[in-house]
Amino acid sequence: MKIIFATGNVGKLREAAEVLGPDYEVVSPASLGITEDIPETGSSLQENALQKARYLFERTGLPCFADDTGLEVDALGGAPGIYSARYAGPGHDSQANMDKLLEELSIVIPDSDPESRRARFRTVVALILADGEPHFFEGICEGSIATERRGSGGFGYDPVFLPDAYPGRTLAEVSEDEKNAVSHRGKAIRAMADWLKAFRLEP
Ligand code: ITT
Repeated sequence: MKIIFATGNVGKLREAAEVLGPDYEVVSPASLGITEDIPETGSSLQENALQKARYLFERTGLPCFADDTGLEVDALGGAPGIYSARYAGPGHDSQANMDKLLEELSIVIPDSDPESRRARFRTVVALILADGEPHFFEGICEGSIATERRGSGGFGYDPVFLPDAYPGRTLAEVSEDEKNAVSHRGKAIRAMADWLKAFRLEP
């Protein structure tokens, strides 16, 4: 069955295709000629994921899912959260976002105690099948924020995120398989895949 994943990120597409297995053909909006930016104006991860999935469902009528992810840092009151992609302002890249995060954290927490630097990635996936009803799945990856960047793998905030699952390494220092096994998005997409297997005979 063809299923659209609302992303232009090839790494995310590959990961979802692996998790969902051969019964599903995971395709990008671009491969169906949908190349405009899909609006993401909600005030929660759930609203944003649903907005993206709905947008595609209304245009294609095909089964589709969308994810939204935020990095929540306890000492910053849960920031950057839904603003993770544009924490340093519109048009800024991951390096600027990480600079801002380390700077903000150094103001409120002068020491390097991981307990005071607790954080988590949270992903919400919204899935819409033929009946148009939304279903939600969540995945969380717990960890802490490092005091400086380390590693060259992954993307986004990976160089400053120390997952509890791999003590002493940032997410940019583990392999892609190791990351997928414990990542917020991996967990959310596996939860969706398990639900599809358990509750849908015909996807
Ligand atoms: P697409 O809509 O093209 O999929 P996005 O950048 O808007 O990409 P997300 O909602 O997945 O996507 O993520 C929001 C931001 O959170 C993203 O720009 C990164 O800075 C960060 N982020 C998400 N997943 C991450 C991960 O696995 N590792 C590190 N940072 C991540």
